[in-house]
Amino acid sequence: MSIILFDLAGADPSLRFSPFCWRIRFALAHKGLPVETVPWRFTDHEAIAFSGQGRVPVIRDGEKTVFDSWTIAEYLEDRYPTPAIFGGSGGRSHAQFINAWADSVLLPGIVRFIIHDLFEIIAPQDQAYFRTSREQRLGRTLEQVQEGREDRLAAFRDLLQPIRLVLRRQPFLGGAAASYADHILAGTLMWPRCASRFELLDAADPVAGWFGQILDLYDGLGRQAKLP
Ligand SMILES: N[C@@H](CCC(=O)N[C@@H](CS)C(=O)NCC(=O)O)C(=O)O
Repeated sequence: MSIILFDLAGADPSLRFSPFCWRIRFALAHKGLPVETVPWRFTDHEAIAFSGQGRVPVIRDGEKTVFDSWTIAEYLEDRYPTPAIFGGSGGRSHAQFINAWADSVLLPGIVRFIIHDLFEIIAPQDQAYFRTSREQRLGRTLEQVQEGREDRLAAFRDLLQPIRLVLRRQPFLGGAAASYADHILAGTLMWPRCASRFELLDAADPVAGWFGQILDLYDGLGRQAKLP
């Protein structure tokens, strides 16, 4: 039986861009677990009310409901240990740092490049909620937040330097093969890839090379994702 994943979708239901949902798509693919995704919109409160909260990803695995990408990753690793996504308890602990870094540094960094593009691809029924909630959070209009992005690109790319340093020594954050640390980072980068045409990464950057390899993994799961 497939695991059901409630997955954020745009106006076009095949446009899937949630960084948190992508982390889980990659983790499920790594484990070879079949998944059925259900397109979900920000204002579809009813659809995930059974989980007792209002955010995706949410998975249903038989009778079991799990939400929050990190919690889902841990659930999958404990329930379906092989092949591992963490590579033991040390790998799990280190992946937690990557998760925290992606959530507290990368996502807030990326949002300033794509927030208005995101607004343009989400479902019309989500747009008023999205604009109000994000403008409240960011203290400016979506247009103002995204404005001048070309001038901020070099500073954002500098943030990725720790990844470059690791990739000099090994092909993946997980070492010789991809692990959940790679899924976190690649999932995070699927967000700008699937929501915007703005080129956040320089094609010559080793991070772009690594991302290209992740896009090709799991029968090209990431590569085949619909682009805006
Ligand atoms: N910490 C959560 C964050 C989940 C999250 O914020 N998901 C977004 C979609 S990318 C969401 O559902 N937002 C609902 C909203 O803003 O109302 C995780 O890792 O899964």
